[in-house]
Amino acid sequence: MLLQTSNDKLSSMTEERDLLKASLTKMTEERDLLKANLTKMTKDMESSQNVPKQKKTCPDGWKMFSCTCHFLSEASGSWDEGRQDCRNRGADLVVIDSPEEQTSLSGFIKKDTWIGLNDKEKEGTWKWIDGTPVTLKYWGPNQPDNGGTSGRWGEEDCAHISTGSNSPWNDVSCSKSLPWMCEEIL
Ligand SMILES: [Ca+2]
Ligand SMILES: [Ca+2]
Ligand SMILES: [Ca+2]
Repeated sequence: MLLQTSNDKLSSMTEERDLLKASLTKMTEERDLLKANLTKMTKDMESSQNVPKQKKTCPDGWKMFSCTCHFLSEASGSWDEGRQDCRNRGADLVVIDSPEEQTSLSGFIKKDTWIGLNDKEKEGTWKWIDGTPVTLKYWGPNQPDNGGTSGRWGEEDCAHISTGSNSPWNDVSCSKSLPWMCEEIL
C-alpha cells in the first residue's frame, strides 16, 4: 500500500516534470521568436533612419546653390521694393557669405542687381539683412563711396552686385530701380 502510494507520487512527479519540460521548450521557442522580431525591428529602424529626409529642391525658376536657392527678379524696383518681393516669396534679399556664392551669383546676374546689404542705419556701417557680419567683401575700386564728394549721386546706402569681372559691389541710392536677387535658405 505504501509502495503503491510512492509509485503514484513518482508517476505524478514524472508527469509534472514532462509538463514543465514541454512548457520550457515552448518558452524557449517563444523567446527565440521574440529575439528574431527584435532583430528585425532594430534593422527596420536603422534603415528607416538612413532614408534621406524628403529631398529638398528649389522652386521653379530658382537656382540651387549649396543649401539655398537664388532667385533673380525680372522686374526692377527700389531696394525696399526688391526686399518686399523676396519676402513675399518666403525669402529675403541675398546674403553673400562665401566666395563660392559670389562666383555663382556672378554668373547668374544680367545687370546691376540688389543684394541684401545696406548702411541705412549708420552711415558707413554696412550690414547684411540677416545680421551676418560683413567679413567677406567684394567692393569695386573706391567703393563704397556714399555717392562721392560731388554730391551728384546723392546718399548711397544700398548695395548692388555688378556685371563685369568678379562682379564687384557698389553702393547707390536705395531708390534706384534695379532687379534684385532673393535667397531662400532650405
Ligand atoms: Ca547666402
Ligand atoms: Ca552710405
Ligand atoms: Ca557708390
